[in-house]
Amino acid sequence: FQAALPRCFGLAALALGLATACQESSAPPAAGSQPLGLAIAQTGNASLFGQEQLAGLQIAKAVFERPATGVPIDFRLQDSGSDEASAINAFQTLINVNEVVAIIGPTLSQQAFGADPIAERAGVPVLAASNTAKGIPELGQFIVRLSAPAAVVAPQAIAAARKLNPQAQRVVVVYAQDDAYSRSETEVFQKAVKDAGLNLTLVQRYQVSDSDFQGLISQALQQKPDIIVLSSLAADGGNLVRQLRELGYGGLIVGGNGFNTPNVFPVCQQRCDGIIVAQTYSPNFDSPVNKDFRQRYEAQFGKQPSQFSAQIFSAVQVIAESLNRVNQKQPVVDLPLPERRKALLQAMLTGTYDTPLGRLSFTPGGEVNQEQFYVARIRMKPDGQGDFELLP
Ligand code: 1QQ
Repeated sequence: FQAALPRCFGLAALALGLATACQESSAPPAAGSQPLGLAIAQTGNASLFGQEQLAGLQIAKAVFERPATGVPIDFRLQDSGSDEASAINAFQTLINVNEVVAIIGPTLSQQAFGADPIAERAGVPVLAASNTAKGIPELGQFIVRLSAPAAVVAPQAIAAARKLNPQAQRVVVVYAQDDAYSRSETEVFQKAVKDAGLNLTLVQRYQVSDSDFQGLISQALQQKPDIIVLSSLAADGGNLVRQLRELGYGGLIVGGNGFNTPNVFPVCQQRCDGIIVAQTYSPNFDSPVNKDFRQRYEAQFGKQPSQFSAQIFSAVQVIAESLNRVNQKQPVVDLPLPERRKALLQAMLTGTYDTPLGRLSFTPGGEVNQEQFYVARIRMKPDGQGDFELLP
């Protein structure tokens, strides 16, 4: 019965050229494999991040589905859509139908605040791979995050902007008021701006679904800003950048975590050029684990992995290695599911992991300890291709 469950990777995966996903998944799971839930946005605006996550997942599947040693993983993917209701549905299916040992996801913090309490009540560990808002690990004992919070990442982009323009003084900050990540990150940016002695002249709000920013931008430009800071998701953020440049803004643009996907490039095209964005991953990170990940990714997709792909891969790695450590003490299959989930959680929280993101560990409260961050500048080429160029 298990093998008959649909485990294809869906339309988003097929659009990415991941045609092999369904063939691979139609094989029955390896003996003793543990069902791992993935709640990833395949539909709606967050699928701009979800596509990158699916790509990272493909590489994780190749490594962890049938490992030479250790516990095999049976990947259970659910579309968590782009809103809270869809994420809650995905979690309920993963918990009640697929009886997963843990869930990686959902894509957005906004969704995590709705869905994570469901897993917490069911005693199912959640590993957040892309939730950066304040308060995610605090949602419960079973909630752990691998995505470094805005509080430690975002200020680095302000520091980089000041280096690029030491004369800069006047800053306008913009954020999506109906998105939890944007609200949380803008607090961090605003504090970083003030701490740097810059002049925060205006704070502006909009809705994620907005696409016409002319009014907002004309008010912003009246402030004669040297730096504009955007806490946005990918589509709204890309549109904001495009319209800022079209309306004549020539100063620096700092983007938040929502700009960490190449899927922004088609939205603002040439006008994406120059956006400054702090990152938790660099494809150039020099370690055997990252080299292997990057090579596999490049062989499959013909481009460098992005942060969201690396975070999903690393999240699967954390679960796989934790399951292995549980399994060394006692075969996981002998543990009843509630105990298996608890043992997995304990193992996750007490391990250290050599991932493509670098060395990771977690606090007892489930917050990630990550050592290294980066700041990149988006560079657009005349042919419309773009790149994240690391700043020194
Ligand atoms: C969050 C984010 C988004 C930009 C992830 C895709 O950081 O929702 O927390």
